[in-house]
Amino acid sequence: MSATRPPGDPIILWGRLNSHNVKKVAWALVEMELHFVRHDIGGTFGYTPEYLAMNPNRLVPTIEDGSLVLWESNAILRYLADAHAPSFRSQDVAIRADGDKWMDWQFQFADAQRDAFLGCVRQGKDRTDPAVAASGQSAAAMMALLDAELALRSWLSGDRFGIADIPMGVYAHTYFSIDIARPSLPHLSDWYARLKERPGYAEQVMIPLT
Ligand SMILES: N[C@@H](CCC(=O)N[C@@H](CS)C(=O)NCC(=O)O)C(=O)O
Repeated sequence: MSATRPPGDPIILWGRLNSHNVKKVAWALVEMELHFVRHDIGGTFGYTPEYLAMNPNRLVPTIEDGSLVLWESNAILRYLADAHAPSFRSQDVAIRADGDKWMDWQFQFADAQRDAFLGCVRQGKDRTDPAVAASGQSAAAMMALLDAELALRSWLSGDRFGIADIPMGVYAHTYFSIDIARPSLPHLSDWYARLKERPGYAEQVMIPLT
């Protein structure tokens, strides 16, 4: 069943923008030039019964596209590309699968970087804290794998920017913003520099971390 959104109605994005997973969807919507509105919910904003009826996981993000309600940020990215912006996803199944792999690998990266993010951003710690340092080291080790991939191609989505660049693109901004030791990873740095040139990234992702 495809979504039926009356012409002129926006896609609705539910979720606070200091969430990595909400940022992914907000950035994608801007890249795809889709008309949307975002409502703060989750975290310190709390939840309403109406929201929990749409997403009983008590997590953000969720989108409404006409009659379609969808949660799970990477599923949302894939849906938005398939439904509205096919050029953001390779039609070559092997390239597409490779991009999907890096999209889902991001959740493993998020686990590795979590203590460094929470420590530096929400607990006032820095690299001298043992948990921050250990988490920073795990994140850097994983970023070395991404750097090796980016030595082979410019974008995780193939020969052009696409949704496969979005999940790790969001986490890369955090990685480069928090107080951790970062080894020199030139391909990763180059990719991050190219992401920073994209207006949607600057607008939805490069905001103060809170
Ligand atoms: N796998 C889910 C994870 C969603 C998730 O963990 N969201 C976090 C924010 S990044 C959340 O909702 N935390 C609780 C809250 O904000 O109330 C997705 O990708 O959408």
